[in-house]
Amino acid sequence: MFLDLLTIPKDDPIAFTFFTGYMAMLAASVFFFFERGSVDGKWKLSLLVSGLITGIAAVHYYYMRDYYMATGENPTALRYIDWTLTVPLMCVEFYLLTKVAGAKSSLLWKLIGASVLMLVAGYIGEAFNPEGGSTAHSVKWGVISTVGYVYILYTAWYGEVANLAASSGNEAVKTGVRTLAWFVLVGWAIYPIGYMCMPGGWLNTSLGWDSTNVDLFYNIADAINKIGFGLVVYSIATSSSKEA
Ligand SMILES: *C/C=C(C)/C=C/C=C(C)/C=C/C1=C(C)CCCC1(C)C
Repeated sequence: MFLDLLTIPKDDPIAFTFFTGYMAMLAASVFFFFERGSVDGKWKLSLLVSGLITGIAAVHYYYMRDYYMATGENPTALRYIDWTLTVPLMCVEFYLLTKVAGAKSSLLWKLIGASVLMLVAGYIGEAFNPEGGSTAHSVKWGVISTVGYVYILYTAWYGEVANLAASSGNEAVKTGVRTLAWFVLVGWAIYPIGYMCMPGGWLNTSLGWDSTNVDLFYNIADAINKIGFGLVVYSIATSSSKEA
C-alpha cells in the first residue's frame, strides 16, 4: 500500500488529474486570499468565499488522491462531502453578487435547497448503485438530481438571479453573472457525463465507458468550475473596484 502511494502515476491520467487538481485548488486559494486585500470592502466577502471553495476542494483532493492511489476506486463519499460544502458556497456567491440589487435571503435558501436535492439524489444514484450496475437505478436518481440542477440553471438564466443582475445598474455585475450562468450551463453539464459512466449508466452501457471515467470528468469539471467561478468573481470585484 505504501508503494502504491509513492508510485508516480505516469501512465494513469486519472491519478494525474487528482494530483494537478489538488495543486491547482491550493494555488487558487492562496491567490484569492491574497487578492482579497486589493479589492473594495464590499467585495472582500465574495473573494473570501472563492478562496474557501477552492480551499475546501484542495483538502478533499488531498484525501481523494490518496484514496484513489491506495484502492483504485472512486472516492464517492469524499467527493459528495466536498460538493455538499462547495456547491452551496457557489450559491452564496450568486447571492452576494445580486445582493447589491436587493437579493433577499430567501433566494439563497432556494438555491441551496435545489443544490442539496441535486447532490443527495446524485449520491444515492452512485453510492447505492447495485453490484454490477443498474440502469433503472442510475436513471431514476439522475433524473431527480437533474430537477435540482435545472432549477439553479433557470434561476441563473431567467429567474431571480438574472433579473436582479439586470436591475443592478452595475455593468461588471451584469456581465459577471451572465458568465457564471454560462459556467452553470456548460461547466456543470460535465458532471452528468461523468455520472453516466458508472456501471449501468447510459454512457457505460452504450459506449462502454467504464467507471474510471467518472473521476476523470469530475476532476476536469471541478477545476474548471471552482477555479473559473472564483476568477469571474475576482474580475467583477476588480473591475468594479476600479469604477468606484
Ligand atoms: C464544485 C462542484 C460542483 C460545481 C459540482 C456540481 C455538480 C453537479 C452539477 C452535479 C450534477 C448531477 C446531475 C445533474 C445528474 C447526475 C448526478 C449529478 C450529481 C452528477
